[in-house]
Amino acid sequence: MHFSSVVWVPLFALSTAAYTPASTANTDQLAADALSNLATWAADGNLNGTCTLENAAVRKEWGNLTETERSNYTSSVLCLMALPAKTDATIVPGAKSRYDDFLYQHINQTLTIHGTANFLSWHRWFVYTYEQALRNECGYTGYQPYCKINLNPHSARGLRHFSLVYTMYFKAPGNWGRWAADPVNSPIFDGGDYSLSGNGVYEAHNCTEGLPTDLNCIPAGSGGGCIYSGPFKNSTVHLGPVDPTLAESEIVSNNGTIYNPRCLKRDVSSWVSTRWTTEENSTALITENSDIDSFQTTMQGNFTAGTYGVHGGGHFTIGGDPGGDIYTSPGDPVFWLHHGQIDRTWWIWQNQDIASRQDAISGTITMDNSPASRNGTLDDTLYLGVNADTIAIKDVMSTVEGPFCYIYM
Ligand SMILES: *[C@@H]1O[C@H](CO)[C@@H](O)[C@H](O)[C@H]1NC(C)=O
Ligand SMILES: *[C@@H]1O[C@H](CO)[C@@H](O)[C@H](O)[C@H]1NC(C)=O
Ligand SMILES: *[C@@H]1O[C@H](CO)[C@@H](O)[C@H](O)[C@H]1NC(C)=O
Ligand SMILES: *[C@@H]1O[C@H](CO)[C@@H](O)[C@H](O)[C@H]1NC(C)=O
Ligand SMILES: *[C@@H]1O[C@H](CO)[C@@H](O)[C@H](O)[C@H]1NC(C)=O
Ligand SMILES: *[C@@H]1O[C@H](CO)[C@@H](O)[C@H](O)[C@H]1NC(C)=O
Ligand SMILES: *[C@@H]1O[C@H](CO)[C@@H](O)[C@H](O)[C@H]1NC(C)=O
Ligand SMILES: *[C@@H]1O[C@H](CO)[C@@H](O)[C@H](O)[C@H]1NC(C)=O
Ligand SMILES: *[C@@H]1O[C@H](CO)[C@@H](O)[C@H](O)[C@H]1NC(C)=O
Ligand SMILES: *[C@@H]1O[C@H](CO)[C@@H](O)[C@H](O)[C@H]1NC(C)=O
Ligand SMILES: [Cu+2]
Repeated sequence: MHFSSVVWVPLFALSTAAYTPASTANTDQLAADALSNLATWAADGNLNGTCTLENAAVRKEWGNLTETERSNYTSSVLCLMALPAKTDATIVPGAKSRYDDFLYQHINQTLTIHGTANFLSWHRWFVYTYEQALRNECGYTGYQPYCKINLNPHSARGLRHFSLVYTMYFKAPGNWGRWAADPVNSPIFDGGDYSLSGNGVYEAHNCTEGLPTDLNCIPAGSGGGCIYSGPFKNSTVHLGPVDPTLAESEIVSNNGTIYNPRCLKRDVSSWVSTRWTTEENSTALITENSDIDSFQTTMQGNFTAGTYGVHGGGHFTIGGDPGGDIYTSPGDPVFWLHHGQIDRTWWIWQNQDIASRQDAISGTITMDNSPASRNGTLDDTLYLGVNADTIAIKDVMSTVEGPFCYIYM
């Protein structure tokens, strides 16, 4: 059973940007294969709950959202930044907003959620619960009728036409590849009202030591300073830094909990994106790594070997403070688009072979197994403090079961 055709019926004109995105035909085909496999999986009775492909939300690419939809998104993020924190101020005095509630959990758990068995699942749950906060606490709608899919005309389900709804296709320095050639002029970073704000202003700075081993000193880009354009031009970062890559960033506490208000800085890097987050890089990642261990390691990069992978590559395409700080990176709103694309890439990979890949897990419970620790399991839980209930990894492995009901295009 396969999708016989996919008919897009945009209801809103997209903004006319001068920017010509690179083709993402290969990864889009892999995503289409993923969806087709998922349809077969569902038709075979493997889905347990109320989620179906008919009612699943579709997360869409930033560049495919209308201006109205983009504004709705950035307004809701600004709202989250303005709402009071729920985190205990006696423990985390620097957490001033609901946005900080999310940021703090990432800071506090960095060493047990990266280079670990739960890297993909923890960040899936993190992105989802953030999206829920935007929707439930800040009026982000993000659900609009958009397209019709002609699904499985020859299956027992018969020919069906239906409208899908979508949330936000949280993506990063592109579907990375879409914007990798020139991220600073992409709809994400172009600095206009419908972007996620632009580059930082130029501020003299040295290369970014993205790898502890200094194997890849990222050449200083044209930013490095505060952001003075777009929706987040006046937002203030409250927590961290903990492991800053801009030499000018002062560490005020080594646990990131102290209130340290400062402007959001970026140094958007095409040097990184053209080397690490191209369409070719994503295609190779998905097609050349058939086991979860090599997939997640290739994706995250191996700092010892001097590789960034698409994960490190996306983070260092954003750069700056807090974007370049592994602990504090969610303090830059582009983080969520980047990790949306991480989640999409995992989703594509999982759904190439659902039976063997959906529940695949590998790795230990400490970053790069340092200090040495036991293997992670599907029964381990994911903790997000005040932001969400604790959930077992096994309950977030499918995006169309358990608490989730979303797919990607
Ligand atoms: C359906 O859910 C139940 C309860 O969570 C679980 O035991 C069962 O394995 C699930 N079946 C499938 C096909 O996922
Ligand atoms: C996104 O927009 C591009 C270019 O306009 C189009 O080719 C593609 O089909 C769109 N994708 C989705 C998921 O709407
Ligand atoms: C998003 O759009 C919806 C529907 O138009 C509106 O009700 C809501 O207030 C908007 N939210 C924000 C944060 O702008
Ligand atoms: C760049 O590095 C040089 C040599 O280590 C140092 O003297 C200089 O202060 C650095 N500049 C900045 C802006 O960090
Ligand atoms: C940005 O913040 C500064 C200082 O808080 C304030 O004076 C200025 O009016 C703000 N600009 C906008 C556009 O909100
Ligand atoms: C964080 O560090 C500060 C001092 O830098 C200390 O006072 C505080 O107790 C620490 N908080 C936690 C939660 O470890
Ligand atoms: C990523 O893609 C670029 C060109 O698209 C290529 O030059 C580079 O070698 C790739 N990097 C990796 C790690 O495959
Ligand atoms: C990372 O690279 C180093 C050096 O090439 C290698 O010894 C190590 O096994 C790699 N780690 C993983 C998890 O692949
Ligand atoms: C942990 O996982 C590795 C790789 O999958 C495996 O070789 C090893 O035996 C596991 N260790 C334990 C204690 O199960
Ligand atoms: C920070 O993480 C530790 C475990 O590493 C946990 O015990 C503590 O509750 C966390 N703090 C908050 C405020 O969530
Ligand atoms: Cu992270």
